Amino acid sequence: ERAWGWLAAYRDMGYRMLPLSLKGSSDSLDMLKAELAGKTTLVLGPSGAGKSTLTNHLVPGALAATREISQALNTGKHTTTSTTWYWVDKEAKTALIDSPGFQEFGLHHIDARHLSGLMPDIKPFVERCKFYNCTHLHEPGCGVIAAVKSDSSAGSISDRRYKIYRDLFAELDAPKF
Ligand SMILES: Nc1nc2c(ncn2[C@@H]2O[C@H](COP(=O)(O)OP(=O)(O)OP(=O)(O)O)[C@@H](O)[C@H]2O)c(=O)[nH]1
Ligand SMILES: [Mg+2]
Ligand SMILES: [Zn+2]
Repeated sequence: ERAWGWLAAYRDMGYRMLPLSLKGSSDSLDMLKAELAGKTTLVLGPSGAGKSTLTNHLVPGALAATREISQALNTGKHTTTSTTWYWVDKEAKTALIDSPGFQEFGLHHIDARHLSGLMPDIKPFVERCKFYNCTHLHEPGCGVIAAVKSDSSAGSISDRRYKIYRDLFAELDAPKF
C-alpha cells in the first residue's frame, strides 16, 4: 500500500502502473501479457527486483537463473550477468529482453539546468518563475517551489518528486573531476 502511494505522482503523470505478484496466481499477468503482445520489451530494474522471475513466467522454458535477495544487504546479488533476447511466442512477434540489474542509473549526459524541463510534473510550473535562469532551489518568485508548497492536488508537485529533483540537480551540477 505504501509503495502504491509513492507511485501516485507517476500515475498522475500518465504512466500506466500494473501491480504484479509473481508468487501465487495473479490475473494481472494476463493484463501485462496483453500489453506486451507484438512488441519488444526491455525488462529493467535494480538487482533482485524480479526481472528474471518475470521472464520465466512469460517465457516458458526460458530457464533464466533467479536467486534469493541478500538477507544482510536487502539487495539483489546480480544473478543475471548478460542481456538475453527471448521470443515469447512461436510466431516470433513478441519479445522480452532480460537484463542485468543496475546499481546506478546514470543521467550524466543531462545538463542540470535542463533537468526541470525533462520532469513532466515539474515542467509546467517553470514558466511561472520570476527569473529565466531559475534553478528552482532557492530563488524568490519560483513557480516550482510555489507548486511544492501548494495544497491543491491539481496545481502542485509532490514533496517526494521535488526531493528527487534536488538530489539529481546536485548530482548533475557537481564537478565531474
Ligand atoms: N514475493 C515475491 N518475490 C519475488 C517476486 N518476484 C521475484 N521474487 C523473488 O525475488 C528474488 C530475486 O528475483 P530475480 O528474478 O532473481 O531478480 P532479478 O531482477 O532478475 O535480479 P538480477 O538478475 O540480480 O538483476 C527471487 O528470490 C524471486 O523468487 C514477487 O513478485 N513476489
Ligand atoms: Mg536476473
Ligand atoms: Zn523556479
